Amino acid sequence: MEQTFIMIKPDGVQRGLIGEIICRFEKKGFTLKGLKMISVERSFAEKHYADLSSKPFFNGLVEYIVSGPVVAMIWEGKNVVLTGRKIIGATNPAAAESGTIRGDYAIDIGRNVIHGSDAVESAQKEIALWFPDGPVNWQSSVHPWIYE
Ligand code: DAT
Ligand code: MG
Repeated sequence: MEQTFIMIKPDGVQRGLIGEIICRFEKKGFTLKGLKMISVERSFAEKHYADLSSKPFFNGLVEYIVSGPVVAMIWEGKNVVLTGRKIIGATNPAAAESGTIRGDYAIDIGRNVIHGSDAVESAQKEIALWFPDGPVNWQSSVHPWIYE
């Protein structure tokens, strides 16, 4: 089953959006397979966003991610990477549809509340980086009520 890496950024934590964000993924029917609150080092944030290191906003992005604790999660389910991105909404909250997390709870691109992997391959890389011990091994007993 597909897995994605979701991270509630420091602004989402400070603004009390942890419960609301978890709720959206949980109610959709996805399964939580890893969860931790963590303050990351600069070098770790740089590694997570390594693909963006040449961008002019890279330093500000890293400063933002290390500015407070984040909530790191693994979510599992059919098409969870793509569907997770839909739940999150467009990178720039100004372009994010109402009903998405960024559309409902954010205004500026540099305070867009949440991260979600953009492809199955990046999800695998990000899960390995943030959860070196891997996901929690459990199966939801409501599985047959969500999948046919
Ligand atoms: P996403 O988080 O939607 O996957 P991304 O991977 O392209 O977007 O960029 C990572 C983060 O970097 C994004 O959530 C916010 C920030 N960012 C992206 N483009 C930006 C820009 N043009 N100006 C400022 N910050 C930007
Ligand atoms: Mg991205």
